[in-house]
Amino acid sequence: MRSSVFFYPTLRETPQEAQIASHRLMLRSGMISQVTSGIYTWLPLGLKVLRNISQIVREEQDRAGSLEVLMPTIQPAELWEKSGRYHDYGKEMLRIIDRHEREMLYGPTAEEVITDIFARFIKSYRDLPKRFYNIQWKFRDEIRPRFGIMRGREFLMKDNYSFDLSIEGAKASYQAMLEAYVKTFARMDLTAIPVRASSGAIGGNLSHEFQILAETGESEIFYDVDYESLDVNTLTLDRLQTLYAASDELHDPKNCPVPKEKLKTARGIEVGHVFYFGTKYSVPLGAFVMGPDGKQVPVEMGSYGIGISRLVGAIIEAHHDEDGIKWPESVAPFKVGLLNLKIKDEACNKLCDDLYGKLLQAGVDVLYDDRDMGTGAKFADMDLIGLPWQIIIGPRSVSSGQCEVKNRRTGEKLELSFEDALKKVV
Ligand code: 5CA
Repeated sequence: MRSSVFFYPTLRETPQEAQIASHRLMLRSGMISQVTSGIYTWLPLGLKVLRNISQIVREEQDRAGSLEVLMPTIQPAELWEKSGRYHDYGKEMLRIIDRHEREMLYGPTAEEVITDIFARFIKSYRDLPKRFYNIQWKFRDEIRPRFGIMRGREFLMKDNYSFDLSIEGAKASYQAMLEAYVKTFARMDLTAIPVRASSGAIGGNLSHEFQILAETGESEIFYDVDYESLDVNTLTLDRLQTLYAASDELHDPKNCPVPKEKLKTARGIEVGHVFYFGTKYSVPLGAFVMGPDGKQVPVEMGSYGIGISRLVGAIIEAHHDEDGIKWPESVAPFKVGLLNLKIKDEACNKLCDDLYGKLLQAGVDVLYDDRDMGTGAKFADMDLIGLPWQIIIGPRSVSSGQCEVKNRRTGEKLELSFEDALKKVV
């Protein structure tokens, strides 16, 4: 992609309304633009990241034996009257009346819709277990939307719902999801700590929140220092359960199982939340199956959310410096930024165009800064948008046959031939 064609309206100044790094950097790099309170347009650069994150989440959900569906954003009030949540949900629910005076709502979550699907199509224990997920926009009319997309009103969520015949089955689904989450977040270079949680409006009796450590996090958490060195490849749920973590509302200093020297406290951003809630929805919505003994039983359920749009902010909180974002390769909007320092120089242009062509041919997603502007501004923009690799070509490259390759993460710079530069980033 050529910068002269692309659209990323970068800002030099820090926007007044942004209080935390991720919000500032998302606005400054032209990833998002606010439409109204808590509601944003995702501009091309931001959308690429959102898609990359969605894809990682999707791959790990599929790997954990889940089936993707796409449920609507708008739901009928009727379903929520059956579960009893229509009146309980209160002002956070955006309620809509259609032209026939029917009560509708913009879904804050989808337990009712998916349980209704299950009830209509699945009748026998032989079809269990089943796990369905979707990646869809949700709406919660938050009292205080803040920190940009971190606490929005409209936000993108992955929500998965599991259906099992027994409590043991439901626990196995819960464990599979816990493990999938640890892997998902590790692929984004995040340390996520599963913290025991209360289950709030979703209800139920077993629940964990996944917290990313960041100073600007909304909750205070207490955890065993061993969490910081969890190895995903050897991680099992049993190992997880030997480790302690709790948030301020559940942490009891008198009964804390972690010795003082291993107990750490930090602030966290909640990027995921898993719940086991038994038959809370299956009974009122009629999700029963025939068991092996021929009797009808309500299915055991859980639900599992990931805040995909919030993750964009959380990743930036974990990976940035004073100059801008430092994207992990797995989610970066482009892998390489190619800087042409002198577009008025034909020889320099030719070198850049050649390398650009070769990068594309090698399947590398590259942003080629071919704009007619000062080098200082080009360097600043590239550091700001935070692509993992920069290849810098200027008039000097014409005589030396070399370019500069910079790793945005480590700051390491190398002078390499064009061939070696290509090898380095492929
Ligand atoms: N039905 C369950 C799980 S499928 C559920 O709704 N869980 S939740 O309420 O905890 O939301 C799941 C995740 O969505 C949260 O962990 C958080 O990362 C994200 N989320 C929730 N509210 C917002 C919001 N206002 N803005 C951005 N992300 C949010």
